[in-house]
Amino acid sequence: HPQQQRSVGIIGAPFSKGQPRRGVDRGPDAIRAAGLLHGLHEQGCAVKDYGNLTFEEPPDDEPVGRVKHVRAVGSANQRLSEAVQAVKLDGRVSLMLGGDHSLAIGSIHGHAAAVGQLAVVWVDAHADVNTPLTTPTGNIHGQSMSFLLHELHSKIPILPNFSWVKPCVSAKDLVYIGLRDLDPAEHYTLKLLGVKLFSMTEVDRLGVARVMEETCDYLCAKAKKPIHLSYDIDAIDPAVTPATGTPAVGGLSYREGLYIAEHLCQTGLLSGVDLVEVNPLRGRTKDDVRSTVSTAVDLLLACFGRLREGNHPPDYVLPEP
Ligand code: NNH
Ligand code: MN
Ligand code: MN
Ligand code: MN
Repeated sequence: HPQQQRSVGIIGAPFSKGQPRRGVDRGPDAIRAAGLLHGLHEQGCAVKDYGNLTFEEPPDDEPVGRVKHVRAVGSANQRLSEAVQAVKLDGRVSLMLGGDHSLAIGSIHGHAAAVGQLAVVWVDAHADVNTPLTTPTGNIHGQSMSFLLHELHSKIPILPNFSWVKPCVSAKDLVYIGLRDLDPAEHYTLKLLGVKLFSMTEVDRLGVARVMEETCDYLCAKAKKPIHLSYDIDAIDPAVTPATGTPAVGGLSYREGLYIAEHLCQTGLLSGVDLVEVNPLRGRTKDDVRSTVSTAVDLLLACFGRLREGNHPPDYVLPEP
């Protein structure tokens, strides 16, 4: 599908309560200000910006066990799920700009509610598969996948404002890429469930091209399910994308990160995308922030058809003298 017209629906989700650092709620506007919509238009995408969601602040949002801001995260994600469903019913690829990675709960839930079974590609330094009972930090952005996996359903306690969340992803339909900072319970869980993962060790061993070939062979083995890409900017090396809450050394290069997006785009199966954890208040300098945000834009342009070899409109004709 080299030059097909792609229809994109952008949802801004300026939400930060899945983690403790302020600023990640400024991600959506920073990514737009860096030219995302202009770039998408220029490469022939039909873009509709649904604007930023607004979120309520539930009163008395006290920790439940170790878990922080449960009610705020639950209601924000319920809203996001409905917004993603609306974008999908409009026939567009949903693009959710975060905000922190707890937003994957609503984004993936809404995507699955609209289109059925999904394949999920989770690109992240972290696995975000702690349960509310294993989380060492209490931050829900480190737990998102645990709410979504069918196989973990019996391990999830009842939480306020989470009753609407129904697991919708099978362990066999999930692939991780870029992992390098897992908690022991997360590593145990991924091995127990036999989840396919390409940690940075596998990226080093195989190279990113084979990682992506194997990812797509694995996910498309039986049926061609729509793909949900959940891209945490901290998957990329902090030398390139330092403006994020929990940078982890030894990450994907800019080129490896782009290759992942280009390859998934070329499958023609990308149906929902998250770009999360860009925090314009982190990083030491303005250039740190610029580099992080412009890398996020480049990853998204690649998701929606931009190729490094160049592009041209399908109806292009050379001018005659
Ligand atoms: N594993 C840690 C936790 O559960 C860190 C998660 N932080 C992230 N995830 N940035 O992508 O809190
Ligand atoms: Mn231009
Ligand atoms: Mn994450
Ligand atoms: Mn992460």
